[in-house]
Amino acid sequence: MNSEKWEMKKIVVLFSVLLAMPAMSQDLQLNDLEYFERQGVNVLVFSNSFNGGFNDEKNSGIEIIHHGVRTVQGGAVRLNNTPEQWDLVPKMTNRQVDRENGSIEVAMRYDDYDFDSRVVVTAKGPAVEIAVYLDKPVPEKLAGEAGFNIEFLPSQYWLKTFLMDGRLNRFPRYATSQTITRPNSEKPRQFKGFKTYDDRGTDRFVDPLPLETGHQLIVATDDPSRMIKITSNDAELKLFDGRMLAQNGWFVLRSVLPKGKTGKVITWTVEPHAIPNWIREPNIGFSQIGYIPEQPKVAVIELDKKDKPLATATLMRIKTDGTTEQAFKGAVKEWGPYFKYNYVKFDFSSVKEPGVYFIQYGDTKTNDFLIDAHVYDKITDATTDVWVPIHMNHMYVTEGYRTWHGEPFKEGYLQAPESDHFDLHRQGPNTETNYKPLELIPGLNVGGFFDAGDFDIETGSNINVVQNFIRTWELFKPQRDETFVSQKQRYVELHRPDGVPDVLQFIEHGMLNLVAQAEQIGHMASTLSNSILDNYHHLGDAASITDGLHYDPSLKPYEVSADGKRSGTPDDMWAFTNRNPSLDLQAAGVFTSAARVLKGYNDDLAERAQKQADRLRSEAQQLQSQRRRGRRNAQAEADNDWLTGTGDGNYRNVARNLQPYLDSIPMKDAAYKEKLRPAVQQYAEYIKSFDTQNPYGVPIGLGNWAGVNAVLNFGITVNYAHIYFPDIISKDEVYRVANWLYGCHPYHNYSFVAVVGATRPKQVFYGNNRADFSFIPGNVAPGLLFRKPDHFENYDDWPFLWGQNEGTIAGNTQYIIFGSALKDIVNN
Ligand SMILES: [Ca+2]
Ligand SMILES: [Ca+2]
Ligand SMILES: [Ca+2]
Repeated sequence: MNSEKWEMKKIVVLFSVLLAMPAMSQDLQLNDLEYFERQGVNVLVFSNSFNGGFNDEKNSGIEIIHHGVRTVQGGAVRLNNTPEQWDLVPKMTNRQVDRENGSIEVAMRYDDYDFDSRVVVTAKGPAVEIAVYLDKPVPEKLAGEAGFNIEFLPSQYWLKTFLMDGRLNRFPRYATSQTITRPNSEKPRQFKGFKTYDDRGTDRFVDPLPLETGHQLIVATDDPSRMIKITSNDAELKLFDGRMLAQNGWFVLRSVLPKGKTGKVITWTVEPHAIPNWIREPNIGFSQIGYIPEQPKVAVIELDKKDKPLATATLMRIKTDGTTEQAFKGAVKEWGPYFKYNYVKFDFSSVKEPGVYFIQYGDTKTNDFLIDAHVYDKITDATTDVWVPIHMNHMYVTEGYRTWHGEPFKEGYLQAPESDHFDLHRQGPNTETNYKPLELIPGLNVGGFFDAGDFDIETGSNINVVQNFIRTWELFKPQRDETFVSQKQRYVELHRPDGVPDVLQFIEHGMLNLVAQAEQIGHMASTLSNSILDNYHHLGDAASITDGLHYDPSLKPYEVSADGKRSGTPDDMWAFTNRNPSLDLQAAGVFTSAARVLKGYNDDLAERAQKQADRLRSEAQQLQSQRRRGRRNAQAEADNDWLTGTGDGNYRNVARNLQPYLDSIPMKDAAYKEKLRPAVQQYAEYIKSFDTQNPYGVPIGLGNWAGVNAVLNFGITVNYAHIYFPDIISKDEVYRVANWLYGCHPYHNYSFVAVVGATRPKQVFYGNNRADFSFIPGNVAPGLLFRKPDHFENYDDWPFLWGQNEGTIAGNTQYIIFGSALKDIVNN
């Protein structure tokens, strides 16, 4: 049967279903997972509350998943026209589901203002009624400021039409509406009292004016998949553009809460349009890199739960004359439901002929991909040649005609005073160094890597980076040289070889900062980070985050000293210096390995590293025994003793944490490796267990930061286990993580790596160029973010959700190990 006939049959089936359906199924129903549902529309009420690590993560409150895409969130009582990430968020104090009345009630509280409110969402036919209740009037300080808001995803609404009380308009592609300024005294307090803005001494903040106001708004009148009608008879609706204050702002619709009133103070009716009998298009997961001829090739097809699986799928070959032919037709096998969708698999492993192919399932065709022996050859090149050197701190970095950034933080780092911090760091009352608060700690502005989309040096991550490069170097000795690095000139140029393998230069660059920390501070800093919030959210050239001049409190803000070397602007970065002996121990371990690797290349640095390693280790051990810590180390020691035949640990513990034992194999004897065997056998069963847990066969994380690190760790361990124990871990297993990363995953089938070789990599990532809706080549996205209770997503048109789109220095160097090991396995 060809696909057209199938489609006809499907339409006939749909019509008969439609005729048989009671009118009620057009209404929103409160389902077992505690959200309102009709075909094409999910309305979630605080399934995800405002409790992420970074304040307003644009992931919470009342949310709408509209025809498969989460386009609306942030429904809550808020204190600003267009809340930014560090504006206050309400704490959910109660959530009650009333099945009988089909409603969900949420109580929320702002502790800072002793302000409580309740929101009740009730299904009313195809709409929900959202009502705000106050038991006490809005506090005086917030009167006229507090309101009920919901937020619309700009990338899904821009350029679409909207209608306010009959007046037509269009959502702007870029923020160009109007603003006013108001006295700072009128602005509700921001998170922990920080300020997201630099008012340049005016003592005024910027407040956007509405795009439109009225009582009925219909958004996306030109797009049935996005159309929503919002009506309020008792409150004025105001539509704002949140991007006026912050590039990651959303379109905001709000009604200000009336002053002095209690009871039901605001009522909205929200009706998301549903396309009749909408069925989500199948998402055919496959590897955008392609496949080598002999590897297993299984596409995982994600289906709407109302979609009926087809019996077969086809692999089509694109011939060199441009015509296509059927290469293989095979059965589609049911895997079953996983969260909100249903999954089937299509195995085309038997096709081994090199060529260009695409998959066809019903009417859905994938883009083309390769089957070829060389598809993995370039998987790490973009990350090592482009992403990593761009993240080298304290250097000028250039590529062709483009400068990625100038030399950042020329003024160096000050001793952090006692503080709580916006990026989850703390400095206690005692500096634990020889420096006074805000005194310059010399010599720290050298080496190191930017953390991620932000520009701080997270010491733990930087230790991981060096460790990852050392592991890559020691096992695979990559000689690739595409980067010019001059520490003397503080200059990096991409695609200019300089005779030194880049990985060695990256190890050196990481060590220059870490050793400087040990030497100058006496131990490892927890982080070198921004002192003020209004330059932490910096988007642009890293060299312009600070003014490059030493902060001098005797000068007025924005004033520069006569010699041009000091300024009164308190923008210098801080070193957070509370001592953590386990971090020092971790550093000592890496310093010892780095000394080994750097010997013969940079002997001076190797010697300094070894000296600091010895000192840090003995001091940290002493501190730890004083603090009676190190219980986890005791377990590791017991397991190690078992492996060396002296203790009574056991292989189950080892299997659970196999990687360090695999890493030790080259340093140990054959007996050690044999003793590991039962643990690796158990690990083989663990690998297989993922085939029953989810259709993709990898560990899928459900946390607030998507799980690429766990997936990469899994992939690295599988790869290493195969390298050392190919008789236990077969070569077929090493492709699991590659498939996932390069497109065989839920939501869409784009590669999570902005990478050389993939046909369809993701287009947008969260990096320091995120405001350009772009990416830094070689970046690896955290990937698939889980939203409670049953939704996975990865936006590819909206970069700003870090939990799904931000590459980190530790994660991306993990990817280099994973990719290097995979290439090694495939090519040997
Ligand atoms: Ca950071
Ligand atoms: Ca080089
Ligand atoms: Ca400065």
